[in-house]
Amino acid sequence: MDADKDNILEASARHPKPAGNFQYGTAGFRMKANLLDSVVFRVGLLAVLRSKKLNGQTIGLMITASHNPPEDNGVKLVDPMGEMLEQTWETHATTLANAPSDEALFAAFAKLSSDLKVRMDSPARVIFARDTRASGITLAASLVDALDALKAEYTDYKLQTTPQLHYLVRAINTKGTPHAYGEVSEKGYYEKIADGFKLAMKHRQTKGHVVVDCANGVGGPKLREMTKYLASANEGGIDIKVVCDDVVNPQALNVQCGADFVKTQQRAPPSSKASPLERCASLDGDADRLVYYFIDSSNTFHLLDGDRIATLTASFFADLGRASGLIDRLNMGVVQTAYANGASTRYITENLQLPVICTNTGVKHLHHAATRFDIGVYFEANGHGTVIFSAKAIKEINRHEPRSPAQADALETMKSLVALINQAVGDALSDLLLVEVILAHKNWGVQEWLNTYVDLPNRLVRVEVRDRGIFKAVDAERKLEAPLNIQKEIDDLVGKYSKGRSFARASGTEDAVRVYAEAATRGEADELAAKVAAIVQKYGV
Ligand code: G16
Repeated sequence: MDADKDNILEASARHPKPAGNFQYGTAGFRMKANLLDSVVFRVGLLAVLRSKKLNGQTIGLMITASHNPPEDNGVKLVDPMGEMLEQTWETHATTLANAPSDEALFAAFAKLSSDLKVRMDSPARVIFARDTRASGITLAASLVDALDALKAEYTDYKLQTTPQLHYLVRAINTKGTPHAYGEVSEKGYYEKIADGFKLAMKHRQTKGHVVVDCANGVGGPKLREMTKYLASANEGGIDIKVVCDDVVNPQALNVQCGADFVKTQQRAPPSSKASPLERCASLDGDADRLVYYFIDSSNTFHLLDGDRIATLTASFFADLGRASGLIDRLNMGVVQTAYANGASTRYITENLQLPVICTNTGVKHLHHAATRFDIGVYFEANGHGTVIFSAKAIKEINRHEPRSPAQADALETMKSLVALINQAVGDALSDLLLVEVILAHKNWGVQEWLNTYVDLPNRLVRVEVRDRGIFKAVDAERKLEAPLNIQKEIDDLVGKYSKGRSFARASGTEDAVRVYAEAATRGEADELAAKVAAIVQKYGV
């Protein structure tokens, strides 16, 4: 520890902590990039501790602020199976990030390693990557300083989507085991997904092309790369038209395009040249979210968001379960958050007859809840999600003997989807191909997909307040327990609207409170959202 002490103190002096209090939030630390130098350095120290604690398993570290504006950045840790950092360790990250001096940082580090019984002579392995933000390179250097100080082994995977980094972590830690996830390389990632896609598309064809807006982020070059592994539509593949892929100008990231813009604004990016019924999709800045949209023949915009992807996927797996004969052996369910449109929840429970679990915002919560099912479909309305399969599901799918050609066909599709779907985390590129496979199997276009149910009109509003920390949510974030009396005011208001539902919660990635409202008509949903936002504003001054 003495050598570590000297090294940490010396290196930490190069990364002084600015004023302010930092918190490991919904998706790690996220803030203005110029405040992040010490935070990234300290998260690097924690990554080393985490890897040592897990006997040298590889820990991932992603430098990204995903959907946030270009001047922001962030950092989050990825656990060995490609899942988000175990929650108890988020507190440790916050503790290190807030240590007021280099000495206090070392003291906190030493206390953690002793409290957590970390063997400091264990090896430490870390891999990291970043999105296209201008600040990413400098922040990666701060991280390397921490890894060098503790003599950790590391690999810099440079520019990757967040899900690619998750894939790589899982592939490294499962290499050579019966659960090997795939080849440890970016190429391995594309090959795994593309092989799954090709198998799933045997005897099927996509209808026309899909236009993909890449939010001017890392998803652009990576999606182009992935298309090299896929044949074109007339050869049984897919035609993907990549747009909004300007990564030369970092200031363009997420601006007037991307999944967050389309979802929150409920309109196409202004640059879109979509013609009626053309299939369009948008990724976010680090390509872990996906939404679809289209305009109809009367030029009306229609959003097919994460709820729509969840319902489409759940209905497809239910079909495959029935067709393969596995339905009674595997339990299936869907996980959503409070942001899920009420109509989607009703469709899943009433039409698909599947259970729904509602969790707090943040894929870490949804992912965890989805493990309760053999086939767990989880999606946030904003487009972040995936499908996970239990060990039992994989075993059943692999060993089931089909009794007819139809059963064999359904089983083969299930197997191919297990390969195609990135089970480590929600992945916009993998989800895009998943949606395309399902639409091709159902022989649907976007209109048929939309016709499955009617969304309740809804509105999402962002309210800036002095201190968002005073807004404390409970009941899967559907209610506020603080400030006192605010929930009663919201409830009284909601009661006045037909099919009204609304809630407010502090964002974990932006300095704001989010307000969601839905009601029977567009006018009422807008009005309810505005009035709840006014209540939040009143309590937030
Ligand atoms: C992150 C999380 C998502 C979450 C979103 C918004 O997404 O990974 O689970 O829905 O932030 O969270 P909040 O409402 O707390 O700001 P991303 O795509 O920005 O990484």
